[in-house]
Amino acid sequence: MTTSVDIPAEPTPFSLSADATALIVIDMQRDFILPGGFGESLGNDVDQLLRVVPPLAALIAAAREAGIMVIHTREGHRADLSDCPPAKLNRGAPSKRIGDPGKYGRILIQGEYGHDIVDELAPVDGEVVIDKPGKGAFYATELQDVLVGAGITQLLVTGVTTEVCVHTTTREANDRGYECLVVSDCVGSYFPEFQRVGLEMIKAQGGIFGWVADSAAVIPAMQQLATTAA
Ligand code: C5J
Repeated sequence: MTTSVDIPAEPTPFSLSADATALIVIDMQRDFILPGGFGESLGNDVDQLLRVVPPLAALIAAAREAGIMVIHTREGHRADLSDCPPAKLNRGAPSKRIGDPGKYGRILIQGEYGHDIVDELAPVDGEVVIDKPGKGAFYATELQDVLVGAGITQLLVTGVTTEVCVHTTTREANDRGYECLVVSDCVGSYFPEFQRVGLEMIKAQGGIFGWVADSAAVIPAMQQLATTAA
């Protein structure tokens, strides 16, 4: 029985194993992605992130079919902002800050409509959702315990934004010993240049902290695992 399949990735092939892999979907939240949300209020072009949704929906569907664990994260804070350091709250001079009323409820506050994941990528019953106060998904969360408990050693990393939460989480994971493949068309940045360079940085120097492949390379490998398992 095939238990692993090679993905043609850069800088080298990535051996995908259904049992040891989790697909992590970072911060695909309305506040970052939808027109009128927090991201757009900071002057960002949300179309750059919206384009991630269709390929990521297809990738998540293939992962579920292959029995690959799917984990979602959401960046946000408690209603009283006690877990939001002043340095984060007061950064820059945005027209709106975390906790202010926004188009989709209080910005990046747990339980608000804007804090939750876009409908197209909503978690299904049984999938883990990690609420994180920082950029990295390991900082001040239960993620490490979840991964160790499930025997996960590899992560397929997706979501937004490429140079912020995707990079921070991938770097945190790499330092903890996880092999990380970042799926290039399933991560997004408001800035095309950061998207390009952000992906380059991951796979540079022989894969300094990960691998990169697009969903057209990853999905067939997942399908092969699904067929073999059936
Ligand atoms: C940001 C994130 N960009 N999810 N958050 O503040 O990347």
